[in-house]
Amino acid sequence: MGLEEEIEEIREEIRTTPYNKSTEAHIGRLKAKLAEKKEELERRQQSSGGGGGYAVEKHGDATVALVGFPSVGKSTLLNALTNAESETGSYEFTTLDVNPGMLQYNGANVQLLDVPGLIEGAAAGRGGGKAVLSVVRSADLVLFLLSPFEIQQYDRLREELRANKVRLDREPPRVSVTRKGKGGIEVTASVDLALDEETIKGVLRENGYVNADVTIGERVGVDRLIDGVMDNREYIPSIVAVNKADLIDPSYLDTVNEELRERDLDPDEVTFISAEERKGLDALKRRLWDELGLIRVYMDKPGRGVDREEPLVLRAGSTVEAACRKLGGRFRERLRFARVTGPSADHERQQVGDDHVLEDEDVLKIVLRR
Ligand SMILES: Nc1nc2c(ncn2[C@@H]2O[C@H](COP(=O)(O)OP(=O)(O)OP(=O)(O)O)[C@@H](O)[C@H]2O)c(=O)[nH]1
Ligand SMILES: [Mg+2]
Repeated sequence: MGLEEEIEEIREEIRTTPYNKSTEAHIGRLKAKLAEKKEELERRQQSSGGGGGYAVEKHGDATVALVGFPSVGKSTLLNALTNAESETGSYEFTTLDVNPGMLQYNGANVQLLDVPGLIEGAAAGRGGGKAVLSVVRSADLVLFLLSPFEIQQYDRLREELRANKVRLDREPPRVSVTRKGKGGIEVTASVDLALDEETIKGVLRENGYVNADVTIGERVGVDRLIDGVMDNREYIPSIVAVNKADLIDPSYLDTVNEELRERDLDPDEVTFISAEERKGLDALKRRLWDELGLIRVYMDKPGRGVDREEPLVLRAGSTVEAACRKLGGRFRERLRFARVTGPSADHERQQVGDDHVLEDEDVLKIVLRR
């Protein structure tokens, strides 16, 4: 029996087995087995060529993947937001490759990747969608672009990403597995478990563990347990923009909002834009900035004063040490102390160590050892 048939058979069994306490462990094992088989299939497909992958390098302070069906206006938006010249057309599949563009905002360089239309079966390796999805996996944020007339495409896009091991808008599961030499599988939980210990052990065994310590810190279901054990999932936040807002008739707006709510999307959290008429773009940029969680740190440079033109851009929660690392090796090695003025400081020119957590619009002076 071929791998594909095996996968289909396991799927069928999961579908037809009623879920209850007595079948839970069995279903858990099946799901774990399914996850394993799917990865094996993927490895084979990759090694048999046709993979290739996109050579889009990571540039800038952060990367946003622009995801949407053909003709929703991805290229038009990329051109409106960035310095890229992406081909646009009123026919589908204009974009056959991934187009990068750089958005300058608040002194940060945000790389935007225009990802061609995700199509039926992309995650299963057909239609070149696979390589495209691998680009999405490396992004810091997914921007879903929807047409007001096809909001339901959102479901398909999320499904495709999920099938490609992207987990949107979720923290990684609090599950950790450590292999050990003997003693079988031992489960330690800091919360009330939703699953039987046998189910958990079954999932682990199905993933090739014989002796291991498993620590669980949240009420995981089977799927999330498998995610935690497999540990090759990407956890990426996402936001939604509805393009072609210029085409929404006022009487149709309620329908759009209703379609959004049906998908647990608060219309107030969705950014309505017109890429073509360049409307709503400032709000979208602000939203991107907020979701990326970047901060600006203005460097106070010896003899040159505070540089407010080109801030050092860091992730929220970064320390003085992280700032030094981004500035270059010698800063990290020779840091004596730092002085901070601004939101994270108790007073002007506060002297801090390398573990001080910086905030947006801090002014930072690094004092080096000689
Ligand atoms: N009315 C209106 N038309 C738009 C808007 N944005 C894009 N379009 C039009 O929609 C069509 C498709 O736009 P593209 O930017 O090529 O779409 P795409 O998502 O890049 O499509 P693919 O590359 O095929 O995946 C073009 O004719 C655009 O001019 C908009 O905000 N309003
Ligand atoms: Mg395009």
